[in-house]
Amino acid sequence: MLKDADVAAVRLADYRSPAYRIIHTDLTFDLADGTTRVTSRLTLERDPSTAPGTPLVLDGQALELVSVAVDDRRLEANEIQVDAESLTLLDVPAACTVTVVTDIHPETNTALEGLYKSGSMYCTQCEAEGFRRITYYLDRPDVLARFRTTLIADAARYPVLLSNGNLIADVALGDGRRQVTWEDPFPKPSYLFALVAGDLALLEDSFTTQSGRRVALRIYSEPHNIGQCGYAMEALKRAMRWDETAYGREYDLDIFMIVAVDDFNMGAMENKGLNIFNTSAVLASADTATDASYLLVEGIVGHEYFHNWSGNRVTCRDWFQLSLKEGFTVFRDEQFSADMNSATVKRIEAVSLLRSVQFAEDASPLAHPVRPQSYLEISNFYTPTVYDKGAEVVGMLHALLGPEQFRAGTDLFFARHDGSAVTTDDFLAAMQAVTPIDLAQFQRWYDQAGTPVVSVASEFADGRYRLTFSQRCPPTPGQPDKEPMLIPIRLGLLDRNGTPLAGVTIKSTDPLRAEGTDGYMLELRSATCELLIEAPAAPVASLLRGFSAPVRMEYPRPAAELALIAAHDTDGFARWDALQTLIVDDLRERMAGRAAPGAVSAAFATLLRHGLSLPDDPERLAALAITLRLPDENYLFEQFQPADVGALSAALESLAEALAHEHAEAWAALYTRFGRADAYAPTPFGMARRSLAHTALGFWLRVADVTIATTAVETLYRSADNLTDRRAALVAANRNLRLPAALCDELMADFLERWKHEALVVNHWFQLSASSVRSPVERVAELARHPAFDARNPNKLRALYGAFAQQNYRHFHALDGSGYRFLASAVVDLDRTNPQAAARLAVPLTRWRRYDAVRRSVMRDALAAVAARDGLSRDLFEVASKGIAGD
Ligand code: B3K
Ligand code: ZN
Repeated sequence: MLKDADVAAVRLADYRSPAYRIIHTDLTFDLADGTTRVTSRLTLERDPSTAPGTPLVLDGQALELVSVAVDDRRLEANEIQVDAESLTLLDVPAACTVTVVTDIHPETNTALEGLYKSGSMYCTQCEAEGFRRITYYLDRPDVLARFRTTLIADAARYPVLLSNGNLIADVALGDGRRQVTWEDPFPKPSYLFALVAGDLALLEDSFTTQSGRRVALRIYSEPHNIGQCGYAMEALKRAMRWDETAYGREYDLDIFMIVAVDDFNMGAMENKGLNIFNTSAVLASADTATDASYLLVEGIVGHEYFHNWSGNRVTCRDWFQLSLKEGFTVFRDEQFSADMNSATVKRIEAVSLLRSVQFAEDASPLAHPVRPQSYLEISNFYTPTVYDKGAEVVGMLHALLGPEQFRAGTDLFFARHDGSAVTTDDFLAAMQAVTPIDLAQFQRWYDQAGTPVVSVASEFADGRYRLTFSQRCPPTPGQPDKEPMLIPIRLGLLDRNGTPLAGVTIKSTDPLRAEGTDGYMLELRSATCELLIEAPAAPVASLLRGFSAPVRMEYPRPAAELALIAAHDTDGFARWDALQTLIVDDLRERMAGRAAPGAVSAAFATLLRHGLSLPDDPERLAALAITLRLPDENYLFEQFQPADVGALSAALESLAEALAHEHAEAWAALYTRFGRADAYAPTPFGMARRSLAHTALGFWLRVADVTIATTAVETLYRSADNLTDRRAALVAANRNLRLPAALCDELMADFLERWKHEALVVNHWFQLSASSVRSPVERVAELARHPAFDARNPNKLRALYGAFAQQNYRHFHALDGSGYRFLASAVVDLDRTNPQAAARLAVPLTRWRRYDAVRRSVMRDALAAVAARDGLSRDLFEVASKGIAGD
């Protein structure tokens, strides 16, 4: 715990290459109850550019130093210095062996960083700076060493002992303990180190790479969960094949392991050859995972596997380069999921998340560039900006260069930098090397924070259609003025019947090229750019197809144009986006007390008519299902600045009611057609069918007779053979206030009782309860005292506090500020046990700027009270203190 004065910023500008390098790291872990002894033997070399006599400073936190030796000579107290963050060896030879012995206490490590215990198993989390909680080390990503790891533990309690690489020795010690040794042939930074010890069950399979090498695949979990690992195994094999085909990347070790762990701060971790996964990101069965969880498992298994190249073989020079691996790998996992499922739906979901979460970050006091310039605590920079905007940045390169050049660029990047620690500049340089497009201006996407706004105006006169694009980017902390960005805008033109306009001449002041059969790629480079199109009649422009750049587009235009795009554009994303814009325009009218224009209802009528006659084609059904879903409040808060939470929710409710009543028969028919119960399968068709059925149900329940509606929800719940349907019934019971509270209480109680032994299902119960409009803050506080709640488990924390802050719009945003204060007090408590989790859960309070005057002030006050506390962790201190900046 730190005082404010101890918190010093780390700056990109201060980067220096390491003074010493570690060639080989030999670790021995003696795992024993209460205390684990770690012996680390490092083969070190002074960098030729380092002056002799330069002290060797090793990072370390919360360690008990037992001894330190150089070339096997134990050092005296006057030869070293130890403080809370480091061990300094005052003088070491140019090449030597340093042996450090430390004691650590995994059992009391509640921060879940370094070596800790989850239930009865030992596991590790080292990224970004957890390794320094295991032993003193050069804990930075640009120090790459070959690791050998020996684990010694009680053979009966810890029959599975794992680390990175290949198993090279396994010895029974005779005293009931066992000693195993693993060796990883690939040099790696410490953040990719991992260790697991436990009594675990195993699911085994294998994969033959494209060059014919056989790789053993192993998934470990606690024995009661092993039956839920099959889906992840299949997803892993799909991912391995996909990376070979899409990127030419083959797996490099003879064994690839995944271990499922209950207590984990995030989704999963890409440790070399030994991925560690949150159970929520790897387990899946019909009764314990929803369709969304299945997709998440596939995506995360892919993501961690893809890191083997984008992250492990080529890693980051320093943590400011985090997006080099994370942005690129998110882009790769999104491509993978798009190829395995509906590409349009995947794109819509990624953009929805970006717009509701990343745009909110960009508009908040925590806004930062994809490559930040400074941080207090790196754990706070695993953000939507680094990950999701970072993925969009890579996606823009893909859009600008086209798939072939992009692939040449990634091939070159991997070939140039294999085995080294590099920067986002190196990534861009590889792309520049394979394309004639000048990418110098593109650099600004890494360095400038904020969401650029592209304003569009159009006019038609004398056979000429003029489209004008202007860009600007709002100020963000430390960056009052921005330079124009290189923004790829994919566009197309339709005639007034919705037919693509062919054979037109377009003049543009910025570079423009034809693309595909009916589109263009505009490289918007200037502050203002003009397109002149010769056409007999005014066309309708479909802009930002596929969401080709992470910008806000402002283009006030008639509803009829949006309706035309929604109905006819050749791009599925653009069709969805046009309808979203119509919905936002409709809500604006409702909030202003004006009559809604009817364009949304007309569009829904067409969609529903087509939907009812669609064949059983998963891609089209999935796209329809997502299109018929109304946007959620988090997305809308971003569209209406500042957002009046109550008025917005009321407008959304009134639109939903109108759509329910105007299309009552169609909703009922849709539910009848797609709500039919065939045996559960997590297939694209099954998922699309359920998604459509649940959307239709939500609307239909608004108009159906209450008794009939109650029976329908109860029947769905009781007859379901899977969690997706069961949960849809519970969502309806929690959300729809026409349904009796008793129904909701009864079903929720039954759900908890029936599934109380499945932790992941219990998390759903907490999430549903905490996000329910039926749960005011007092009820959520009770949930935190529920016997099934466990404040040490990050999944439970997210299910309760995360759901309350991000989905319980009515009660989190209570005008008296009680919701905000509840969260603030919870994060202060949590900070004592798990600072990373506390800091993350506090983030919704930093979004105060986007709400109405009353809420922004009470929300900011609640956060200011956190910032004013003494003894905060560096994690929470950074979020709270930066979060209250500005007004
Ligand atoms: N690289 C890890 C994230 C580590 C977070 C550390 N606080 C998971 C991932 O993005 O794949
Ligand atoms: Zn990642």
